[in-house]
Amino acid sequence: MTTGEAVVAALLAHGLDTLYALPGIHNDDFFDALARNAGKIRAVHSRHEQGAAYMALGAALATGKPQAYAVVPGPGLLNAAAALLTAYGMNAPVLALIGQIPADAIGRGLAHLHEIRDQAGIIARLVDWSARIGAPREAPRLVAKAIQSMFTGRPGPAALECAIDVWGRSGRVAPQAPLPITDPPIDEDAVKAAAKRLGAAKRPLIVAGGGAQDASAEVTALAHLLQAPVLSYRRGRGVLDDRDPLSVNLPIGRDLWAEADVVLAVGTHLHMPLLHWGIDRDLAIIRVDADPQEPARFAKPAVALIGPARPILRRVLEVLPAHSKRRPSRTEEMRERHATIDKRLARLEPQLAFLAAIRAELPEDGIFVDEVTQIGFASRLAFPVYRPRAYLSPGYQDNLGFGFATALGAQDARRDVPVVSITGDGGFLFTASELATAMRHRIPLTTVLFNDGAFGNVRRMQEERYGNRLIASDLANPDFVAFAKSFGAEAGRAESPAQLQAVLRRAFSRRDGPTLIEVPVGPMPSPWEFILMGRVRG
Ligand SMILES: Cc1ncc(C[n+]2csc(CCOP(=O)(O)OP(=O)(O)O)c2C)c(N)n1
Ligand SMILES: [Mg+2]
Repeated sequence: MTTGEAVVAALLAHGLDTLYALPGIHNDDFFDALARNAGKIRAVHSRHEQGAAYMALGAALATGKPQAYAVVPGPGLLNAAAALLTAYGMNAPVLALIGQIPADAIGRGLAHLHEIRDQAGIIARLVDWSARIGAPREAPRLVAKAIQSMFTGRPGPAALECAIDVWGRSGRVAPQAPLPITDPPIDEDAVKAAAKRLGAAKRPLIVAGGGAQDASAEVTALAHLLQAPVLSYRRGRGVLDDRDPLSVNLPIGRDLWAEADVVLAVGTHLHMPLLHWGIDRDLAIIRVDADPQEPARFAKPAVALIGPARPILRRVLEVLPAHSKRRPSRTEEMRERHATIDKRLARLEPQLAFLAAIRAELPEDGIFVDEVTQIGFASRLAFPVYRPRAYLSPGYQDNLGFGFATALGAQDARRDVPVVSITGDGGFLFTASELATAMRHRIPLTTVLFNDGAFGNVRRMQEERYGNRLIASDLANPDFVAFAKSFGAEAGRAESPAQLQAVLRRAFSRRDGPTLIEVPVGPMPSPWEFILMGRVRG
């Protein structure tokens, strides 16, 4: 086998049947191996490397399974790097396959095509696990180790380099079964300590982050048992069904944080609560996290449980009844809290009306992909999510331009459900060329583009905080409908929430290619008073 064939076989052995990719001479022998296995693995080629990497990210987030992208070295690596950074921030199992200059020239500065100084060092700063494949026989084990690393400790991306002259090299290759993913043993003393604290809590609160996405049933059961509200903001949305009155958004969560005596934080940095809202001695925090370093990073918690959330919370659920009593329902209280905050949030129009139109048409299991735009910010607070992995948000990178290509990957990997990408006119043009990819690979993504002719968020801050001195925030836009149509996509305009709803119905039923809906909008009211809120403790 060649190295390329060995990597393809290893990807297949791990259940990967798609590679998001942009080819080039460094990887030609690898792509030939893909061609030879065309019936088993698909190459979905993009028009820019960031498109390929964001697509792998979206596919990973939508499925929870490992996904891979392949790019040339140097500029290919760097073009994809913002997506790799985002995958790191989102703990997404994305495998980057990156080309290299000839093996014996690495590190010598001979000006080879796409040469970059210390490529391995750059990659090692971007992911927790990386290696270079030096021979065909190394490939199966390195792929297996890469994928094992993606689910060990803090989950996240991994990377493999391979030199231009190694992909095509032949040798004996022994197959390698996937390596076991071993979770750390559950600390029974810590489980008991957590159960005691939760059982005795008068005002418990659960905070769910991205690390809780696979523990939805367990978080739901704990919330009901404890009558504890569950706060989620970006990555934890959908862990508890938003139709449950115990599911709360950021402003309600802050009120509850101020009153809480025990907080159970599941797979979250607790960034907003710890850094913005504050802590004091009357608050006991229980952290459940896959990363052993995470719990004590900001402040030592009362209890730390290390490992994937699901088995840990199952154990807590087994132990808890011995330490907890039946609690009265908080449904009435929670309904009042929702009503109070909803009244304040109501000034976020037209954002809420457009979100309601999308929610009305998007099926329960449809996937909503967020962006760094006015409708996106409002969605984090007020778009109801009913299931895990049905709301994809960029997490703490909050990188403009993540949405469209990430949504394409989600829709490519989940062709069975409609995916909707919402975007601003600013963010869309970061990866708009991937409309060609959507056409070429018949990806039926629906994109709703809210066009205000500006980097609206930046412009509003210049108006409000810098005496209306506007700079670098106005945009010269194409005719987006004509632009999308020129690729062959379906495209149209909606002028109101009611029109949007009608157009969406048609878009979601179309399953053979992309649709773009442009919504012309004006300036929108700021969401920031509901997001960046001040200290309430300590
Ligand atoms: C990679 C990256 N670059 C820049 C920013 C800063 N930024 C945040 S919002 C924004 C403007 C977004 O414009 P648009 O997509 O049109 O959305 P709007 O605010 O107009 O709704 C910018 C430039 C960012 N978040 N990420
Ligand atoms: Mg805009």
